[in-house]
Amino acid sequence: MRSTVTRMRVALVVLALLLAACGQGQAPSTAAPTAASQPTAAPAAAQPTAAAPSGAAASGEPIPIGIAVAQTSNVALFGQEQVAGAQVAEQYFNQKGGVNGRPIKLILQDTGGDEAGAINAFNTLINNYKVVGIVGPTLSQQAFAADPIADKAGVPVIAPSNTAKGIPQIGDYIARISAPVSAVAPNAVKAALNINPNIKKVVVLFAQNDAFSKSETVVFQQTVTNTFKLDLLGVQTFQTTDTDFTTQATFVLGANPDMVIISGLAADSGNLVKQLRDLGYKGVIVGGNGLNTPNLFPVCKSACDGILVAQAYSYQSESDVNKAFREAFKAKQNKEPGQFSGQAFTAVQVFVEALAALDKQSPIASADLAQLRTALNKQILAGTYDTPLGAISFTPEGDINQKQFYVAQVKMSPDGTSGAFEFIK
Ligand code: 1QQ
Repeated sequence: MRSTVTRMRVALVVLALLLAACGQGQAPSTAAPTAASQPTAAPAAAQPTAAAPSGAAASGEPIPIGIAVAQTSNVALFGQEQVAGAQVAEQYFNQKGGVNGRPIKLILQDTGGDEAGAINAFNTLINNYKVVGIVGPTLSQQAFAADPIADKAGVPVIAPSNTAKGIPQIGDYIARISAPVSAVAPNAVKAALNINPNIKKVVVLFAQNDAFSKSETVVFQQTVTNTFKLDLLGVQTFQTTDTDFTTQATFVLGANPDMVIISGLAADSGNLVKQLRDLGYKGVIVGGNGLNTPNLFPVCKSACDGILVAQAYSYQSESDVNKAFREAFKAKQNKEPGQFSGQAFTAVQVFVEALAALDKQSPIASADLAQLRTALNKQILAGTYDTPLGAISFTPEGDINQKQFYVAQVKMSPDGTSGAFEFIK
């Protein structure tokens, strides 16, 4: 009884310190297991404010892992899916015993949709919450700004959805489980040509204020002209903040291509697709990774029907771990997991399995936090992982080695209220 009261007092003090440390900053979306009042504490010394989830096989002090993704702004169309996937991983791996018996605890920090938000979230996770590593941010555009901070601080980052060229090269502590545009994007063009071999004329559109979109369009344009020797009639640009695409749609209708290829984010690309169809475009639409979320469907509604998108994940994949993930996800979310959820699950899995491997070599509870982060980074790159994305490993620079990619086609109900990605490859 006495010790329970004492523990409660400690918890209250920790909470008060935590709130004070947060200052005017964003409140954490999840209660943090570690307190800002312990600047030198390794995760082993963290003060849990709550017991491990009931029924969890893991017990003891949770290991904090940061999740820095967009929970607000238009970028939350991706970030929501990432949070859902990561939370399934937290529950799943803790029920399986966590890190050799010790649970993990995800610390969520909302990055919003811009660079400043990502930088803020990274700093908070690194300095206040003492995370062992970070899954995030959502956009490559944000990663180029925030990742150097983690790299300098010696904190391992696993990028769950950054597909632009150059992400792993940001620094030694930056790895990704999101396959690059060069590996994924050409699959969609190939599939479009398989379905319709008469495609000759192409217009390409991309968001010029977004690093991923700029990177992806280069790959699409090379695929069109170099690989398949198609006619590139023109290239149109837009902004991720645009809502009116009359100029671009008018150009497309004037050029009369057989296929358009779009590199943008979900809200802008969805509106572009809708306005293209509304103005009478009848040809094939290939979308890049920004159109890879079911959250696109309420934007373009019935006009989303038929869009072809290459994917780095399929919920139909037969591995045991994917079956377990898919089941757990469906039980929680009442729908099939999309690519961004599958990738977020995978990023958390890599942290859990690398921590467990490290702990077997030398107990992580006795390591100092800086040493632990560095050893963990090394271990992440050294491991191989059986994930919902298939068997994966990393190049020495931290890029993903992944074997299997897919292509899906959007199938919408005629009234546009519901839809699904149907896998064609
Ligand atoms: C990137 C992307 C986006 C579409 C992720 C949501 O691939 O920014 O790299």
